[in-house]
Amino acid sequence: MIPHWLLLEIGLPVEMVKLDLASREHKRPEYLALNPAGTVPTLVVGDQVITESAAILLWLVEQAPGQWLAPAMGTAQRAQFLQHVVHLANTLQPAFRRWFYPEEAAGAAAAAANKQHAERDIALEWERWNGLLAERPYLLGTDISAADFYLCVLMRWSRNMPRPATDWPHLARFAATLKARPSFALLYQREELTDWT
Ligand SMILES: N[C@@H](CCC(=O)N[C@@H](CS)C(=O)NCC(=O)O)C(=O)O
Repeated sequence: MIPHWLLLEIGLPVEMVKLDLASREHKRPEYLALNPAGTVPTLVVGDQVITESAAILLWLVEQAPGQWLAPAMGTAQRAQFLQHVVHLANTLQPAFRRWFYPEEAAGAAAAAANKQHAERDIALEWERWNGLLAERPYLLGTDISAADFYLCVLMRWSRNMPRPATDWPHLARFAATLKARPSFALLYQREELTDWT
């Protein structure tokens, strides 16, 4: 969803290929040849294959006309932007991996405890991001960036958790702002989604 939403924001044409995870289409040899981790998403541009959501995000911001999805290279704001994207990719998103696949790292016997730890870690993350957004409309201040879209998609992943991200008031306001963008309605239409509107 992260690359898809950014592609819609940028207005780049893209052919979407749906994979049925339930029937393990993402573990078939044709897909593993593109993405050996057997995870989604994968972006194919000509003969170039890009995997990892955060890497795709960072590549896409370079494609946005006027590069409005990220601050200019070399600026202090750019450093903040990179910090947010890397934190989302290496701390919040992996905590979700532990929540959704608790047996993966810990083994079946430790899955319940691992899930509990993941839930606690995700809640601590919401504290962190909620605190940041208490002082500004977007992560970098008054200008939206690709990091905001990334955070919003990860917030959505918590929608069925005991404490969803929207329990935190500044995060709830932030999500409402992002969801009001026309690109969100288009994204939902294209992905045939109806929940978390
Ligand atoms: N670090 C990867 C993680 C991707 C990831 O965990 N994707 C999930 C999204 S549902 C997935 O493909 N799960 C299916 C599986 O791992 O079998 C990224 O950011 O692209």
